[in-house]
Order: sequence, then structure tokens, then C-alpha cells
Amino acid sequence: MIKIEHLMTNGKTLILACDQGLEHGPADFNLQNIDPEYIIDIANKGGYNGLIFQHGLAEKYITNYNKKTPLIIKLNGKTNIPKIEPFSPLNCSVKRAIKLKADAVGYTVYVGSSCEPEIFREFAKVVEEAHDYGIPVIAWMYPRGSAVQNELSTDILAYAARVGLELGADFIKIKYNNDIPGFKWVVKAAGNAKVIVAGGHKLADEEFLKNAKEIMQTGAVGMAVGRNIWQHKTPVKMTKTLKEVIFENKGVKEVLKLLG
Ligand code: FBP
Repeated sequence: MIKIEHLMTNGKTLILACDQGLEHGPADFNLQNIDPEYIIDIANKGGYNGLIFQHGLAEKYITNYNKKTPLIIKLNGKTNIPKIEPFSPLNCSVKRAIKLKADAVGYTVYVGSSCEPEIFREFAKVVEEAHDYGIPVIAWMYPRGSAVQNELSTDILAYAARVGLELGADFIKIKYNNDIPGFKWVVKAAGNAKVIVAGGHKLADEEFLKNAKEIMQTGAVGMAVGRNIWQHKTPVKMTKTLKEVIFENKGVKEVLKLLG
């Protein structure tokens, strides 16, 4: 079994995701949060269980001095510019990630893409190498492509989660479909792989926290959130509020008072 405890607190986890500069471009950022140092500061002050960066940011911004949060290097990525079947090619080896002091690696698998055979081949190598080095693999299991009619149906999410388990992922990062019983099935399908949920585009505080509360009722172990934190006007305060829901099982109304 691969050790995963360094990415968790009492069996739960909250990870800060910042790979959107590649996935969506600078459009997601403003003058403040476009600076990776700003993101690192949120991760450290918020006490996150992990910070997701591409290797370029890790190399240029993570230093011995500021590395207080476990580093998760995302090994593949793509832009949203070409309108082609989804495929997110590898741009960093596991070996390079280890050299950059990664504590875990991440990889996006587009389940249902016509590029699935190539994606699976790459992902198999990532899992084998990461596990040889003894570090966990977080798989973004995103159903996507012209054959996928509804990326958020319970059936396709459960299939994607199961594929992650079958292919050796330690954590499965997947989107929530606002269906508590349906998502419980998704979590079941993931078996012993731990399910963490992506945040999605920026929501109003109450809606975001309500989603987090529901997610934690489904058996997921936590969240990997990006825009809902670093696009927030008080990201560290929002982190503390979200942590009350994830780790302390508090209610939405109660924690909203914390935010003021
Ligand atoms: P957010 O919380 O900002 O949605 O980040 C989660 C994430 O999985 C990122 O890691 C990634 O960049 C992005 O969403 C990809 O989302 P999509 O492929 O739907 O644009």
C-alpha cells in the first residue's frame, strides 16, 4: 500500500489547486492571484494538505523556505484553445517531479475520449513509476469527449471513478453532480481509492459551502479547490470556514457567521 497520510488530516483532506493558468489561461486570474507567490501564501496560511502546481511553477516558485505545504505536481495538462477530442499530454516525468520535491503527482484521465487508449498508456506509466518511488497518484477522473453525453450523470461519474480505482489511482479527483445518493454510488465505485471533489467555477459563499457539506455526506474524503478560494476576496478566511465544514462537520449556517 502506498502511504497517503501525509496528504490528510484525520482521514480528511483539503487541497489547493492552481493549474488553471495552463487549463484556462490567465482569464481566471486578476492582478493579485496571477502571482504564484500569492497562491503559495494562501496554501501555507490556510494549512492546506496539498498544493497543486505544474512543474514550471514548482521549479520557479517553490523554495526550501516557502515549502510548508505538501507539493502535488500535475504531470499533464492542456489549454482550452483547440476544439479537439480531449487529451492532456504528459509534460513532466515522475522523476523530475521527485527532483522538484513533489510529495504526490497528479494526472488527468479523460474517460470516454477517443484518445483513451493513449491516455491509459501514459497513466499506467505514471502509476507504475510513482508507486516505485512510493508516492501517491491523484487522478483527475473527468468523463469528456464527443461520446460522453452528460459529463455529470451519476452513471458516467461512477464509471470514471471505477476506472481510476482499476488503473491504480490512490486519490480520485472528480466533479460533484449535486445528487447526494448518486454521488454516494460514485464514492462506492471508487472503492479503496479516496474521492476528493473539485471546486468548479466561483460560486456565492453559501452555495459553495452547501456543496461542500453535501460532498462530505457522500463519503468523499475532502476537496481540491482552486477558484472558489483564490478568487475569493478573503481566501484565508474562506479556507478556515471551509475547513470547519470538512474537518469539523459544522453546518453551513453556523460557519457562514464566521465569514461575516
Ligand atoms: P477549480 O476548483 O478551480 O474548479 O479547480 C479544479 C480543477 O480540476 C483544476 O485542477 C483544473 O485546472 C480545472 O479544474 C479543470 O477544469 P475543467 O477541465 O472543467 O476546465
